[in-house]
Amino acid sequence: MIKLSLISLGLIIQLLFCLVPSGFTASYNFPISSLDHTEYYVWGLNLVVPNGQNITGASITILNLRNWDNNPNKLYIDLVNSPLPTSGVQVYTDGEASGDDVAKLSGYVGMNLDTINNWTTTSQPYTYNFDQSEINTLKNYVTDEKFGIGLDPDCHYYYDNITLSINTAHVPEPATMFLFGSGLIGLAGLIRRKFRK
Ligand SMILES: [Ca+2]
Ligand SMILES: [Ca+2]
Ligand SMILES: [Ca+2]
Repeated sequence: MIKLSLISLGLIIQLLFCLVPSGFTASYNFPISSLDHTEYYVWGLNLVVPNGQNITGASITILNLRNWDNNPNKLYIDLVNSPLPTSGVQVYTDGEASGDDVAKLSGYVGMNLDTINNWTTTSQPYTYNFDQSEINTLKNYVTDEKFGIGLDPDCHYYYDNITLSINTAHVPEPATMFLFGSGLIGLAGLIRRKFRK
């Protein structure tokens, strides 16, 4: 009897977890096919995080990244809150000037996420996972739904795809958690009483 009740309790807990809405992954593909040394880019993006959801992770992946030759090179990757294009990608020209020109834009609010150093002509995948403080900055930038990624290539880079992925998860509301908790306590009490009989 007690075994059966514990199994039912387990099933009820599983069912309750299934009923909780899960998070989602938002994926964005950079719409420009290569990164030109003479240019730099601010990629304007939009994300609506519904009530009860929270950003839990973000990553940038570049498929088959390759530099045009094996000379020393850098690719600056920034998270940007300002200035942002109204839509799509704003292309600027730095005439091959070294350094992160995105960060030199007037009214710049943002942070450097990563700087790629001396990539070769061999195609290799690139992945950058945001750390917790970068996730917190992203959450802060996304409160008005608008944010961006800055890219300044210090050489010419080719690739098959640049993707930004953002993961969210459900945040249980305190009231729901209270009801859920009291339900479990009540259920445990019922089972205990049955066991004593
Ligand atoms: Ca450049
Ligand atoms: Ca530059
Ligand atoms: Ca913003």
